[in-house]
Amino acid sequence: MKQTHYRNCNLCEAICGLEIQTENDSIKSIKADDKNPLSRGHICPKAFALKDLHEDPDRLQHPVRKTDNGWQKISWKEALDEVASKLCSIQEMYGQNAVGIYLGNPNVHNLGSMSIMPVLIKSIKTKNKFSATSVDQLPHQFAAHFMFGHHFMIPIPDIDRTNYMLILGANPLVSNGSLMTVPDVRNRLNKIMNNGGKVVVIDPRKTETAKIASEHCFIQPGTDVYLLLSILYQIINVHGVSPGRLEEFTIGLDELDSIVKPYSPESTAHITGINAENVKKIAADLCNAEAAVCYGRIGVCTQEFGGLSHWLINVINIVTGNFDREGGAMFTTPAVDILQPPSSKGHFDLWRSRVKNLPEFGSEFPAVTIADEITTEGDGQIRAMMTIAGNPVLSVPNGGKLDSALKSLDFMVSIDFYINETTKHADIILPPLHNLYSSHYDLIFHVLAVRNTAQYAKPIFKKPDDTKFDWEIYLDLAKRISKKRKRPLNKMMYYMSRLFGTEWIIKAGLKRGSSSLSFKALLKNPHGVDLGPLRPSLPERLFTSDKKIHLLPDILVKDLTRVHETMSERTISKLTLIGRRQLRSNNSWMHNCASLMSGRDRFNVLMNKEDAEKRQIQDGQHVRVSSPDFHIDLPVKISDEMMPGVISIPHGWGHNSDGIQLSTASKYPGGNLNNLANGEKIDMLTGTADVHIRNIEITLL
Ligand SMILES: Nc1nc2c(c(=O)[nH]1)N[C@H]1C(S)=C(S)[C@@H](COP(=O)(O)OP(=O)(O)OC[C@H]3O[C@@H](n4cnc5c(=O)[nH]c(N)nc54)[C@H](O)[C@@H]3O)O[C@H]1N2
Ligand SMILES: Nc1nc2c(c(=O)[nH]1)N[C@H]1C(S)=C(S)[C@@H](COP(=O)(O)OP(=O)(O)OC[C@H]3O[C@@H](n4cnc5c(=O)[nH]c(N)nc54)[C@H](O)[C@@H]3O)O[C@H]1N2
Ligand code: SF4
Ligand SMILES: [Mo]
Repeated sequence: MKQTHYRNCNLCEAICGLEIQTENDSIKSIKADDKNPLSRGHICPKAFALKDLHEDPDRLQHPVRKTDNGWQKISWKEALDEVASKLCSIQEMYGQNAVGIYLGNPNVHNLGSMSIMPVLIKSIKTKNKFSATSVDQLPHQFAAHFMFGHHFMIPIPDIDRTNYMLILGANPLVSNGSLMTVPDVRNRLNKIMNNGGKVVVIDPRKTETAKIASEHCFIQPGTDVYLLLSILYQIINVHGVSPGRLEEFTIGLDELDSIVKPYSPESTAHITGINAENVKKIAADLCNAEAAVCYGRIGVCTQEFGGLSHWLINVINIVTGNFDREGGAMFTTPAVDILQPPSSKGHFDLWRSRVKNLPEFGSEFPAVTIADEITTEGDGQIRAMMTIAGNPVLSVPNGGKLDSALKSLDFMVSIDFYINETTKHADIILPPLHNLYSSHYDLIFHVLAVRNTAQYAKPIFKKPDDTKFDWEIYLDLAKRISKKRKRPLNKMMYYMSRLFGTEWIIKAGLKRGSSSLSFKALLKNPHGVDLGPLRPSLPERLFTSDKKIHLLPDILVKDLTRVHETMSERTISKLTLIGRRQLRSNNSWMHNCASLMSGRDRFNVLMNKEDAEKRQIQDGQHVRVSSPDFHIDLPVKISDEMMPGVISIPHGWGHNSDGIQLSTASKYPGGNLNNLANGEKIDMLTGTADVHIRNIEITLL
């Protein structure tokens, strides 16, 4: 039977509306849904690859166990019983924290994982929990926690109504936006410029976004904190602080002066590489534009001063009067509001990691320390790991160390439908169905979108016999583990989900939310419902107990000491290596989707002409890129996109043939960028990985 379905794409944060034609169990076509109120007909090549994913013979459809004769199919019952029994006996023998958990990125795009996984996590009850957050957006959450009282209260640029957008460390034209769900971003940015506004990009690479922007400035990797302090210096000393109606409920406005004192634009230019005149122009534009917004993303997170940088970005938006107002940085008012109780407001440093004494954030330790916790003997050592939808061997700095650490475990289980560089270490893999089999509502990304919309989709395919959704695997394991360990099971979540799947969660969420949207209305509007542009919501939406914005939280102000103390020692390293995202790739996966792997330049190192000439390297030649820890051999592409002194290699690659059954991915092995890092470098404030690799050597092969 032929059918047409509408739903949000679950592959990245843009949540584009898709129109999917099916015939029985096969996908006939995937198109953009022109009627989706948020994406308005936008789609990218990854969406078409959902068909490849659906048809991929390498995608696991039943549990497998590793044996001396390779992977063997086992029944769900046998697999679940064994996993529960192994995890429980390891906890009984070595304590709760002997089981570690890594939660990967695709979980945030999965309704069942976002809503039902906590039942499983609570049954395991380990402090050794890690996720992609600490190689990603932790600094945004950190700043939100201390300034607005909720770690998920993240301001979103009101891109459709701004006149000036300053973008640091983001390349939305390729990433399709992050912590800014913004499908169709090219048209949205062009609209700002066509209406006489400006888009300015700060990035060590002249990215796809920088190329269409009004202006682009190269910046020395990791020095954004100095630039932001200088912009703030200029605002305070020349233009004046004008937070508008926020003045009434913002604490700390009077003390800003002393904080920025040492950072005049002249004093930081040699560190950032951005001259004082440019900094002054940026500050003036931010203050003078009718509406302006400063937005930073992962390039500003995964560095030495990620926490400070994201705090300063918020401060700049607030003091220029561009916060919680049209065209500035705003908060969403989502139909299902995951910020409200029972969700936690978040916490920081309530306990510390065993080996490196690193603080937890939201009950998680920094992912860079997983390997330490596995290999360092003693009480609380991790003896078993569970990974869910992730590939930390490729995604976390010190991948090589983690790769060998995983080999030493007593037991490992992965919930994933692929055998990848991480899950290959598992004793048992439990594969869920992919997203098109489930109902879908984007719990997270409606909350982070540049416009308030809501969309719900029923499953596209009928669930085949003897298969499981992610959330069913969680409940099956949670029940077994709770029983064996005599721990309470969240019975309400358990039975409601067993009876009603994930649908009841959306119904309950809508009832609690601030819009009057009903579940019926969602079903009646398969293209999604438009709930209008972002609207001012402060001080009501603040989660601080005094309902005030805390402009200068002590913990952040104190961390400025690190910036100041190292200011005079800042020297530019030989060569700094940064990462790169590609349109036809999705972190460490989808590399076996044939439709994405066409085209050139899958895996190379970009280098400025000046740097190449110094080393007598020519375009296309193969080189060895070495850090003190590892090396990767790959071709060079000479490109004026790169700032002199900075080179770039994409992350997420490094598929070798060793045990990997991803037929197409193995044809594009590349090398693991994260092997070049040793994982010792983090933002000491937040625990976020610093992915910049300094003092790189290049030799011609
Ligand atoms: N050097 C460097 N490293 C980085 C980054 C960088 O910029 N530079 N970026 C970082 C960022 S932002 C992130 S988010 C991380 C991402 O890194 P990870 O957290 O490791 O996530 P992915 O690589 O997306 O994980 C993909 C795995 O999830 C599985 N999967 C997909 N969908 C589902 C599903 O519905 N259910 C289940 N159970 N499994 C599923 C896939 O089969 C695949 O095995 O990488 C980080 N690493
Ligand atoms: N096609 C595709 N889309 C994706 C993904 C993908 O893998 N592929 N991943 C998704 C995920 S998980 C995420 S988190 C988002 C990320 O979304 P974005 O943050 O937009 O991602 P990037 O393209 O990595 O952009 C980061 C930029 O920071 C720059 N940069 C590096 N270091 C510095 C620095 O020190 N300072 C400054 N100012 N800039 C710096 C890099 O050159 C790069 O251009 O993308 C999502 N979308
Ligand atoms: S931009 Fe993201 S959400 Fe949109 S189609 Fe591509 S992968 Fe899907
Ligand atoms: Mo990410």
